[in-house]
Amino acid sequence: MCVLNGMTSARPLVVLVYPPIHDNVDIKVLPFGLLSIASHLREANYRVEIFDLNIQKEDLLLQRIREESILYVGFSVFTGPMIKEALRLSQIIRRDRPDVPLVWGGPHPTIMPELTVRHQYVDIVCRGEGEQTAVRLARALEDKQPLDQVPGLVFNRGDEVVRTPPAEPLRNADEEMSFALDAIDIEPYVFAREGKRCIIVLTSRGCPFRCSFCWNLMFFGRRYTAWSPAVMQREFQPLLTHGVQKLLVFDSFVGSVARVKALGEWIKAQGLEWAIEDGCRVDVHHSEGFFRTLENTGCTHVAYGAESGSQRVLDLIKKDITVDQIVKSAETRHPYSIGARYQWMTGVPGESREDALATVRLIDRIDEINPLSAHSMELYLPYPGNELFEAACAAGWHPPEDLEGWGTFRWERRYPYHEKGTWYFKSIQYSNFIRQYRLLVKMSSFTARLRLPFRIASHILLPLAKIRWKLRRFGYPLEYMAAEVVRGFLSKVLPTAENQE
Ligand code: B12
Ligand code: SF4
Repeated sequence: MCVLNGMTSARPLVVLVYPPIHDNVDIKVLPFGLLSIASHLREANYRVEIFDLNIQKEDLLLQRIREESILYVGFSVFTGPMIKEALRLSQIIRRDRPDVPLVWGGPHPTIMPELTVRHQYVDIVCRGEGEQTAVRLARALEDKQPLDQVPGLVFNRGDEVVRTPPAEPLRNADEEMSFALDAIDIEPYVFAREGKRCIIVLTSRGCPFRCSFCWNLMFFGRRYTAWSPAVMQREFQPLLTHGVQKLLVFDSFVGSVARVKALGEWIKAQGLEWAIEDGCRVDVHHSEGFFRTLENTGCTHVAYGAESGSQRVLDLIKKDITVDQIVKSAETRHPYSIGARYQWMTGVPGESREDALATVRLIDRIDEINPLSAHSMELYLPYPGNELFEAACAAGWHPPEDLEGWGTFRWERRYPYHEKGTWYFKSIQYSNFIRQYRLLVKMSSFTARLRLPFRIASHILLPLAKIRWKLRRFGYPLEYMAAEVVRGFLSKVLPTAENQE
C-alpha cells in the first residue's frame, strides 16, 4: 500500500481492496483492474490506497479505515472464495465505519449485480470496466449528488434496486490505459522460474470471439482493446527497473499475428525473454511466420485454448475451431523451439464419455507430432453469465441462490448433465495433470508454484495415472476421491497463502 503522491491529505481518500483468492498456487498477479482505476482516480485528484490482501495483512487496511476520512471502500471480486472474504471484510468495515459506502466491482458483481447488491454488506455495485464509474462515483459521493447520474451502477434505494445505464468503455487504449504501479510494492509479484525473474502482465482486454462458456462475451460483448508497445514502454517502466528478466503475457486473446510481432519486438528491445501463457487460438496463431517471429524475439512458449478433441463438443461450445487446426498447430510448430501448452476442458453439458476420450486421444497425437507440448485440463464449472451456464441450469443444475453460496462455489461431485456421473471426467482431468506435472512446470507459471501437498500427491499418484491413461480406464477413481478428502481437509486447516508450505 502507498498513498499516491502529490496530493494533500485534505483530499478525500478512496480505498481499493483485492481480497484473498485462496488458490492452490502461490504466484501473485498484479491487481491490474485496481491499478488502472487508481490511476484514473488520481488523475481526478483523489487520494487512493490499494490493499492486495493476497500480499498484505488486513490489519493495516482496517487500521487505515478506522483513522481516515474515506469516500468509499471498493472491493474487486470474482466468483468463488473472494466473495466470502469480501463479505467478511465488508462486515467488519460496516461495524467499524457504518458511514463508509461499500462498493463491489469485478467479474462477479458485473455478472450478478442485483443478487450482489441485495446483500446487507454491499451498498453499490459497479458493472463492467470501472475506470470512469469509479471517478464519477467519487465525485457524486463527495458532492452529495444522487447516484442516478453515474453510469455503470446498481444500488439500493429503499426496497428498490436502481440500475443506471452502462458506462462508456475506454475509447482510446493508448491514451487512456494507465496503471498506478507506484501504488504497490512490486517485488512480491516477481517470481523465479528456471533461473529468471518473471512477472505476469496483461496487454489487452476482452476478446472478439464468442465461446459459449467464456465471461468475455458477457463482460465486453466481443469488444477487444489491445494497447501498443508505446503504452507498455510508458506504463511498465517500474517493472523493467525491477530486475525483471522475463514477461509472461496472460491476455484472454493476445491479438493478431502482426500485434504479437510488435509486442515481441518491443520485449526483445528491452533485453527481456517472454512467453504467452494464455490467449492463443489455433485458427489465428498457427503460421510458420508466427512461430519464426516468436523464436526471433525470445518467446519460449505459447498457450492455446484447444478445449476438446471432439468436433461435436467444439461446435457445441462455439469455439469456432476444428480438430484439424489443433493438429496443424502442433505440426507447423515442429521445426521451431517454441513450446505450447494446450488448454483442455472436459465435462461440459452434452459431452459424452466418448467425446472426452477423443480429447485423450488427441492429446496423445499432439505429443507424438510435437514433443514440445504440454497439456492442462480443467473440469468445466458452470461459472455464471454465459450460454453454457444457462445450458447447465436447463439440464437441471441448481446454482447457488445467494452471494454466500457463490462464495463457496467449487466443483461438485455430481452434475445432473453427466448421465453416468462426474467422477469419470474428473478422473481424466486428474490423470492428465499428474502425468503432465513435470512438463507443466516449464510451461505454466501456476503449476511451477503449486503448493507442497499437491506436489507430493502428484508424485505418489503418478504410476496409477499413467496406467489409467494408457488403458483409458477412468471410472471408479478411488485414489482421486481420497485425494479430494485430503484436499478438503488441508484447505480448512491451511486456509491462507502465508501459512501454506
Ligand atoms: C490474472 C487472473 C487470475 C490470477 C489471479 C488474479 C490476480 N490478480 O491475482 C489467478 C491465475 C490466480 C486466477 C485464478 C482464478 N481465476 Co482468474 N483471471 C485472471 C485474469 C486473466 C486477469 C484479471 C485481471 O487483472 N483483469 C484485468 C482487469 C483490468 O480487469 P478486472 O480485474 O475485471 O477489473 C476491471 C473491472 O472488473 C472493474 N472492477 C474490478 N474491480 C473493481 C472494483 C471497484 C470498486 C470498481 C468500481 C470497479 C472494479 O474495473 C476494472 C477496470 O476496468 C482474468 C481474466 C481477465 N482478462 O480479466 C481471470 C478471471 C478473473 N479468473 C477467473 C476465474 C474463474 C478464475 C479461477 C476460479 C479459475 C479456476 N478454475 O481455478 C481461479 C480462482 C481461484 C479461486 N480460488 O477462486 C474468471 C472469473 C469469472 C467469474 N465469474 O468471476 C476470469 C474472468 C477469467 C475467465 N476465464 O472467466 N485468475
Ligand atoms: S477465444 Fe478465449 S477469451 Fe475469446 S471468447 Fe473464446 S475462450 Fe473466451
